[in-house]
Amino acid sequence: MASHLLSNFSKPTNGHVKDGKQHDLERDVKNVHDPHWRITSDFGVKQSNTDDWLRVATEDQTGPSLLEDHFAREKIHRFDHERIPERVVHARGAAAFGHFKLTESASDVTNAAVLTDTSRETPVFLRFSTVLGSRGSADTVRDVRGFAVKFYTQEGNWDIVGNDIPVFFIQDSMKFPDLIHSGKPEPNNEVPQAQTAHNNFWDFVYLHSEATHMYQWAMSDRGIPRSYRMLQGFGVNTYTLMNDKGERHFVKFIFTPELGVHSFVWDEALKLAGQDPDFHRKDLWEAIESGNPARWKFGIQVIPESKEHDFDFDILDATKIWPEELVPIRYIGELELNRNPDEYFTQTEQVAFCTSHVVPGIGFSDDPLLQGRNFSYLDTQLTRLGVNWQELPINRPVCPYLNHNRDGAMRHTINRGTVNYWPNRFSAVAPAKPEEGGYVDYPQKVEGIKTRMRSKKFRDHISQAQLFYNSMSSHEKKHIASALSFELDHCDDPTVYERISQRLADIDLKLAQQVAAQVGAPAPQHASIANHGKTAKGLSQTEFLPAEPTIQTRRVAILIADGFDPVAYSAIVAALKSARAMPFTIGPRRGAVFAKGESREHGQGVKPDHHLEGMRSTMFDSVFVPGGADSVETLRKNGRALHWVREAFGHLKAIGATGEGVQLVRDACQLEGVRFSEGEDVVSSYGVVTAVKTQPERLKEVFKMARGAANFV
Ligand code: HDE
Repeated sequence: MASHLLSNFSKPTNGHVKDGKQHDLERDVKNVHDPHWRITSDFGVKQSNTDDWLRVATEDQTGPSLLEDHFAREKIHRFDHERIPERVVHARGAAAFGHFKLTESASDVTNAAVLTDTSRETPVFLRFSTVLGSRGSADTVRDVRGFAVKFYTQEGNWDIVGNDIPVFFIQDSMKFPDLIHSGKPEPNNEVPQAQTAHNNFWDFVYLHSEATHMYQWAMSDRGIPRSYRMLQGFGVNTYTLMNDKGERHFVKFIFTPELGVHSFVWDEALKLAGQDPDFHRKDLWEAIESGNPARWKFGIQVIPESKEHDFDFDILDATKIWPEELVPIRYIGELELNRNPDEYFTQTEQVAFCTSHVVPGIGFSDDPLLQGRNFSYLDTQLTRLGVNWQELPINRPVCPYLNHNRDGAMRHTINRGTVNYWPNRFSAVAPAKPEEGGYVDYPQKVEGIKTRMRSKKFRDHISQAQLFYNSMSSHEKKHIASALSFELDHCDDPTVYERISQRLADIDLKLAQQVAAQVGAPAPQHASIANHGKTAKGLSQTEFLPAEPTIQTRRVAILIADGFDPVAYSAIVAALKSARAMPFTIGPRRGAVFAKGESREHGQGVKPDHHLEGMRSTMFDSVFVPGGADSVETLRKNGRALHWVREAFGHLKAIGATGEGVQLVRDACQLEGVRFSEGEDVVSSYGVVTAVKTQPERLKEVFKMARGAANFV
């Protein structure tokens, strides 16, 4: 057995502890920056020229290229076959490595070592994704986000293939192809890309009222997250846990981010889709590179088998949440992402998650969505990666693995020995006994008739949609109404937008009437199902603010031009850095910009990170304008600078200014129809914080208030 398989952790190298998966991957890593490398053919022959195809030529004449040039043919041939099929859903993603640490043993409900051994750190790989868009689509579209975690445990790989929304559109996996066909671009013209704003999707969800709960979530702010680091992850399906006493519990898995749950406003998300389609993947990458790991608390909701039928919803129905009031979340672990992949294709693209990957102590339930998923994930990897996909470095486990599965295209493992079947005369590679860690299926008693039927409780499709909507804050409700109005505006078939407007009445009559008025549908007059008026906790994302307001990893733009106030500028840069925010200086040009009183001949100036036209306010969480009379006068005359502040204000961002900089903010806010009273030294409303005078103690105050304001972003 290779030494890297023995333990999940080993001695530090270059100051960092390498986990078991890092060691495992090292076997296949080649460092392209190693100066000793020379280009070879795929078969190791050093090549002296990779630029010119072998041809018949003279100084004066270029003749035919020769088929004989096997180096050239190899290079072109390999290029021709670089692409593999993209995932049929969740094609666009970004991922990172990290670890999972258990903080409290769950041994009362499971004997899975990964959930009972608090001394372990389990390496993980987590891939975030959008669902509908193709691989090259934009990150910030309105969509559900995938949250797929591979735990490389010492008992084998365990995958939680989850989403950032705790419920799903459909109850039975057999409906999945219809759902996805309806959401993907329409079949005749392949329009639109990466969005549900079209007839087919809304037609489908009307005809499947079970989707009502989920589309409330997708139309809420959860559909447009600010960052992959600021969203919750849910296993969605109901799994089971088995303990040493042989008892079985139903379980749901939940991840809650340390930084809180935050979203864009819709206009921002729309603009970013064009201005920076990679916004989310860059955000994750940059946070990790700058030494800011992303962290989640890991929780479980557990229901003993004996209580399966105690609820007025079916606990195996993936269109339902388990309200926390009935089944509290027990947070028992922490997940941290702290290392970026080395290569996108061989890691983020080739990783293959399967809901069927569970380890001893964890099992499935009869959740009909989960049962179908267990078939689908394994199956789809064959199309995408081929039969030996489990041997790919990112997919193989860190613990020892061996069986009698053999051969197939691109098999890598070489099995030495004469038998490839069980039982065999050598008793070689035998099944593991339970005491050796062999997986034991729970002896579940099953009775019923063979039929294509769902149980009665699956027929309630509306009460939890109401529960979700009722639990939203007033601004979240407004955002849902706007999102629905946007989507239905993109549907040109009256059957579609009229029916959905009527369906919304079953959730909330006022919501239905608002949307109907916007999209030109007849105003619904009554609901066919009365709203029960109940609310639940954990649904509004306003509940998930960090314990302490923080601007850690937030991007703050500082606008300056020649003549800026160097004291205010340096103070804000230092303050932001000490709070682990990311300050970016934005000037009229990327060449040096000079401070008040600084000589252009002898001074060094400040080299902005970007110029005003190169970036947009959408790419930042907050904008700050330091004083300096000349600087601010230049910016006030610059339409783009005004637009920066104005747009940031419109997107509800924290805006700060000191000294003369306040005037630029006043101008911009006035254009937005908001006038701040003159003479007031510190203003803090609408998330705008200004201090006219620039004494250092004032700056501290401004900064403190800005931190508070940033919490609303
Ligand atoms: Fe998936 N889903 N799914 N899904 N899903 C895939 O598997 C499928 C569902 C989710 O980053 C595919 O490897 C069926 C729910 C994520 O690589 C495919 C059903 C949830 C990812 C597939 C569902 C998810 C996928 C396509 C209905 C949240 C991306 C590529 C029963 C809990 C994983 C692949 C990654 C990917 C099938 C429903 C999450 C085709 C049949 C519910 C995060 O196998």
